[in-house]
Amino acid sequence: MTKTIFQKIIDRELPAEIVFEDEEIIAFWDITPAAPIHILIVPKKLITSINDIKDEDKKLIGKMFLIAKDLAKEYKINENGFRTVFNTNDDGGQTVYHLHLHLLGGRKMSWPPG
Ligand code: DGP
Repeated sequence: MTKTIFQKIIDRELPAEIVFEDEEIIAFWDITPAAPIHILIVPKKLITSINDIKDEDKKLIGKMFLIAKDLAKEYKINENGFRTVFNTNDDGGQTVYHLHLHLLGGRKMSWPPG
């Protein structure tokens, strides 16, 4: 199976500006930021999308949000606010089929999203 872009980042075959990493999760700056702060939080385990998460992934998904919370504080967007997004499949705007949580902040977000 061809590696996803994010798998290549995890395997250090592609560069990225990494802001967090442990044995289960990596987080790095989005290459095409949609906000002043735009970080992607990615599990190292290949899960294609939200459609593919399983009961056994509950802790991992929860941990992704705890990391989002910590990064929001580190980059000082926790007080003003921020947005966390999982895009799923075509209608959801997903382009990389390796689960990732977007952490966006540093500007006022609009609603509904485009
Ligand atoms: P999504 O559209 O939800 O699948 O988000 C994929 C995001 O990944 C998108 O915001 C752009 C980002 N991205 C794509 N390729 C790369 C890359 O090579 N490096 C980094 N850092 N981000 C990437």
